[in-house]
Amino acid sequence: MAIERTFAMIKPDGVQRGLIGEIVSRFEAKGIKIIGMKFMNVSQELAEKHYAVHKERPFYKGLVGFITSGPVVAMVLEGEEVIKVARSLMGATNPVDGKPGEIRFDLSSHIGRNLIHGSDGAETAKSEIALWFGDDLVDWERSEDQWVFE
Ligand code: IDP
Ligand code: MG
Repeated sequence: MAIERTFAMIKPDGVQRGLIGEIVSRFEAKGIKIIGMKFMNVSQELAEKHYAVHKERPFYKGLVGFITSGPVVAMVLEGEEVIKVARSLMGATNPVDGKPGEIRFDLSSHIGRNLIHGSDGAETAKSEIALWFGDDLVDWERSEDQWVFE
């Protein structure tokens, strides 16, 4: 078993479109455990740190402007190989390249409004969890775990 943690965030388009429940329910239905969740506005400083890797890209400024344009839902997810699994549930970066069943394909239509962010690897997951949550995570026993994990 490789129980991992990852960072995910419902972007402002997902919040504005009333898709928080729909998106969270897909993680829950998969058996992923939520150990951190907050509804928050994103400061310019946090947005710039979060997307620092894209600083030189042409879409960087628009991306930071978008992510600071309204509240987001930041989450820390835990589960079996959850970094990869959460990315698979989210789907292709560009929703038109995805497949039915993926959050981005099913619910969005444009790369700049693709609803959700997810850490892309173990290092990113660690640094993004630290950036967004620090140690502010919830340690809890989930009664259904015996039915999700062997
Ligand atoms: P990811 O979100 O699937 O990890 P990244 O390449 O890390 O994709 O890009 C971060 C975000 O930047 C994407 O989710 C998308 O919203 C936005 N983005 C990426 N490429 C483009 C582009 O070519 N035009 C506009 N926005 C882009
Ligand atoms: Mg990325």
